[in-house]
Amino acid sequence: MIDDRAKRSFDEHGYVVARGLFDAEEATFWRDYFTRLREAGAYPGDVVGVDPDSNDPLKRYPRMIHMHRWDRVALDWLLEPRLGKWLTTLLGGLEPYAVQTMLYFKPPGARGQAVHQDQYYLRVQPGTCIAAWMALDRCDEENGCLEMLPSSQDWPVLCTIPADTTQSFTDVTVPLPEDAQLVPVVMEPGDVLFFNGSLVHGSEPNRSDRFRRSLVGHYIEGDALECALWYHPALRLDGSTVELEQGRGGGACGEWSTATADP
Ligand SMILES: O=C(O)CCC(=O)C(=O)O
Repeated sequence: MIDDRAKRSFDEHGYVVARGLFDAEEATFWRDYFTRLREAGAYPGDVVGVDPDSNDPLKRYPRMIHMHRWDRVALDWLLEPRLGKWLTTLLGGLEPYAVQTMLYFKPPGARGQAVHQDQYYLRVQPGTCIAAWMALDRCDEENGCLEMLPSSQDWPVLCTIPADTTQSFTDVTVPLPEDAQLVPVVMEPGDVLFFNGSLVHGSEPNRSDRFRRSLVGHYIEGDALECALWYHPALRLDGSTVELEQGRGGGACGEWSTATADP
């Protein structure tokens, strides 16, 4: 059930958590399924490759991307009716298009992702994108949960500056006002964080001895006409393809950067 409070909170702060949208057993299934896949080899989208002997935990467990293009389990999750219902309600009644899946493994010691706006990469026009970010492990401040800058969803796409690549696996970030207060979002497996694609968000390194896995879907508003080529083809929630124009700029959600020092 999606109550008015959730929609109001999303409109006001730019994000909302659907607690227990999926149950713990479902989350365990996806966690184990994708971990087994990751440990079994390399896949399209592994832009930095997989190196089981690397000192960098993110090279041993790089994030997976666009799995829905070659894996049925990922596609079914991306188009899952419970996600569709929340997304459609949060977007005011218009069904979104699905454009991306990602699996972040974030093992112990892994760098985080410097604060950014997803719209910087997706370049949706008109409108913006929206993420459904599902916890597969408990996510908290120790293992680098997501951190949001409430009410930044109406900001324009900001010009980027270099990120600290000892802390972030991506090399750009956005400048924040001095009084900006990022809010950590603690989540349990099966909780889904929905957030507006223009909202500033990111995560700190994993300083715990636990993995912080999450399965992420990116969607765009259903009246969008264009988005960056990396996200084509867009899918309706029934799985059929939508023809969109190619947006200017954008690209894969965060360009990999090798650590400038040990994480
Ligand atoms: O999971 C993270 O640490 C970052 C994820 C993120 O920024 C995103 O999905 O847009």
